Amino acid sequence: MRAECLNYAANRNLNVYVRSMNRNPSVYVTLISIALMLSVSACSEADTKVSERSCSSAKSTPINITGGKAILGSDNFYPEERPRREALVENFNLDRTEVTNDMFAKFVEATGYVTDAERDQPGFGMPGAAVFAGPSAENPSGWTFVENAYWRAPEGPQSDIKGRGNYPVVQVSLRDAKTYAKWAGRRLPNEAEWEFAARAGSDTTYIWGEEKSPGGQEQANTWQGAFPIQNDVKDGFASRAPVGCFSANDFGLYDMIGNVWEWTDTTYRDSQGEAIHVIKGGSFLCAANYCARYRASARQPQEAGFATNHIGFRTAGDIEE
Ligand SMILES: [Ca+2]
Ligand SMILES: [Ca+2]
Repeated sequence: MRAECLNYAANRNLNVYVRSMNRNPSVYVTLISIALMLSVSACSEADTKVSERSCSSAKSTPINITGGKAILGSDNFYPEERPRREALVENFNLDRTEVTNDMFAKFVEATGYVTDAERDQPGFGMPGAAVFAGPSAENPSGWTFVENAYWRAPEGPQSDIKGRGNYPVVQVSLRDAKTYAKWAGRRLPNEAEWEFAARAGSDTTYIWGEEKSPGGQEQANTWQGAFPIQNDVKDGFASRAPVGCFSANDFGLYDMIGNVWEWTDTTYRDSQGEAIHVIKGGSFLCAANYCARYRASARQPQEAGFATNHIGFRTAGDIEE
């Protein structure tokens, strides 16, 4: 298992070059490509394919979770997950699903909110966001800054969310996610709450057991095959999936693992510049050969103002005692 995954490496390089190269898009994209060509030679990503899998029509209404002793972290995987430890988590509630495009649209319609990706990005001088659109000869990394990519056009102006109201919203920054949550009278979960909820009382390698694909059945929307060269789509989805297409965990929560990474309100590390926060759960881009972060203890740093097309969120709330 490699200690880095591509999306992690890409984001870190994006962050580095955004800062160091004054966000000159051409230099930035070129350098990302060079950095990732060391490990990436080719890739393909088909359009999202909705499988015949039966997706839940479950609403995102929150589920009350009784707090208690949480097992956090792991000593068996990536260094940033160490050490395995215990913590107490208070009672709280958590959305059953990732926040969807329909849910986010209601918020925008009610408030007129403008997301960070719709504003000029520092150094780029234009609105936009990071998109993993699959590598090309010109851009082997597959990651690029796309002008005017935002939540209604997650892959850029040629894309849209028509017919995808029940897909997770993406291209949202931490501020966007927190502002939505506040509007909804809620908040983002912290990392301990998120991990406790994802495990749902389990203490196995994966939240559903010891095998990633028991009986050959995929349990979450990840990437099967040699990332980023081959996407076998055994789970039915080459990109994002509607929320609730895979079995809920024992707390009744959907897509805690896979589909899109989820923002938490926990700082990853102190930073003099823009805050770096923890995201959890992995995404449709996590593959066994490159990023086995489809586990509850897995975590990744993400620049708070940086929107991408594989990060979304869900909201939490306190339970009055
Ligand atoms: Ca998939
Ligand atoms: Ca998720």
